[in-house]
Amino acid sequence: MSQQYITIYDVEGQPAATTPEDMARLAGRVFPLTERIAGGAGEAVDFGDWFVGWRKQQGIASEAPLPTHLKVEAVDAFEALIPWEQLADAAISFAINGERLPKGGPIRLYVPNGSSACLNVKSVVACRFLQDEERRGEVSYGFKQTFSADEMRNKR
Ligand SMILES: Nc1nc2c(c(=O)[nH]1)N[C@H]1C(S)=C(S)[C@@H](COP(=O)(O)O)O[C@H]1N2
Ligand SMILES: [Mo]
Repeated sequence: MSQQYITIYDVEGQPAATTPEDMARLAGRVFPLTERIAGGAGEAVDFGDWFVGWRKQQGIASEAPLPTHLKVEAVDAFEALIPWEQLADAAISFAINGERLPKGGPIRLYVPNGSSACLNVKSVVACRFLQDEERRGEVSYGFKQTFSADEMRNKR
């Protein structure tokens, strides 16, 4: 069984769990992934639409500063650090014909304006909003190398 919820960390590092359906509800507008990704399957929402809905739900003022990066983490320990500017038109794939993704779930992120196709992270289980001016514009992706003691226990 693949994990079916996603943990969202605000810029203070406070976690909250969400589901693909809740993300779609918060975003408000659902569209076919093919509108943004050639050959894409199923339904998606705009990352920015979801972010606006999430901030509203959190009671964060719409004029609050934007994060500098989104860090996404996948169930297989793949992770990507994406500069906010590269998230224009980014899409969250969350369903196919109204059902959970058969693979790559709970959600997959597509970053059509990203500097690398490697940023299209599958099986996203955590999203972290970062405020890191010193690393503004920095991109990275790959398999996480270091794990905390808690994470090691969870992996067994
Ligand atoms: N969870 C997860 N997402 C991932 C990867 C991965 O290993 N694990 N590989 C990335 C890399 S390096 C690339 S190039 C693309 C490949 O996407 P594709 O399989 O749809 O071609 O997925 C990205 N997303
Ligand atoms: Mo890649």
